[in-house]
Amino acid sequence: MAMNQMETVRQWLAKADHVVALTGAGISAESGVPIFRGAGGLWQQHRPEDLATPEAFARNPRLVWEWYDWRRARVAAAVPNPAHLALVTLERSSSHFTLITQNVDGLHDRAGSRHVLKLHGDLWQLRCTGCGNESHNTDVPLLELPPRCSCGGILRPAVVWFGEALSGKVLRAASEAAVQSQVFLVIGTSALVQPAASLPLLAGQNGARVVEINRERTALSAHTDISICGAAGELLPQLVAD
Ligand code: BV8
Ligand code: ZN
Repeated sequence: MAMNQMETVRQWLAKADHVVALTGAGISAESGVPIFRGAGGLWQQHRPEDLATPEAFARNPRLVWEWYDWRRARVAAAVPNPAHLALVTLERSSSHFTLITQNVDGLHDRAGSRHVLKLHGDLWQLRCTGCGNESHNTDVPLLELPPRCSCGGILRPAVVWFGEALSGKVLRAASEAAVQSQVFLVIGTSALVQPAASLPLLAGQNGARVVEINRERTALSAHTDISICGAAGELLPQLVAD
């Protein structure tokens, strides 16, 4: 059956003027970057409220930085997989294409995607909690934990933690793309985290065909036009092949 579904989605993509893809940790799974939830998920060893919150960072910046330093090393050792590369192909072949990601690993950029809306920030950006200065830092491992700014302030990862607001500018751009889209692909996300998980619903309410690609059913599956069960690294290249 997956073949009919795949053929249908290929036709939708061929006819669409504006295509949007929303990705989650699952698109980086085949690059060896652990996902957040489910078997072997990142949160398995740690609980989100323990580490990915401003309170946790205020309480124990070193512990939070040990986790991020470990993740940066994991991501630095990873390479973009065929799913990331398929979205680069899609960006080049669609008249309008918007890539929205919940991931902070930077693998879409390394794959060659030109415009990436990063809803939850970027592991490789640091922000000073003192003077607010942002810097790009790819040291693996970091020279000191927690890293410090020249002003003496402690640097934090420039990511959006639970309880923190997303960038209004990025969220508006993502919502606008969802409203304008004819096809909205949702790839490798458990669709649990808000407000990201509302974007496919917004797209569907505005007439888009919502297509899910995931290894398993999710909270979103019942709200999609087509939900294809399988690995993104296998399915996406088939969707975008000439
Ligand atoms: C905010 C950055 C308010 C950090 C992340 C109760 C109800 C509703 C909402 C809430 C609630 N209580 C609290 C909230 C709000 C909260 C939230 O949504 N909580 C959830 C958990 C209930 N949201 C927030 O706090 C957001 N902010 O609401 O602010 C506000 C407003 C104004 C002013 C002040 C405050 C901020 C959310 C952002 C949190 N930051 N990341 C970091 O990464 O270190 S979220 C984190 O989860 C990652 O970004 C990750 O991407 C994201 C979502 O997880 P997924 O990507 O979906 O990954 P997951 O492992 O869950 O799933 C992987 C999927 O892939 C699975 O389905 C699997 O089957 C599939 N898969 C695996 N392998 C493959 C595959 N699929 C295909 N192929 C494969 N090979
Ligand atoms: Zn500073």
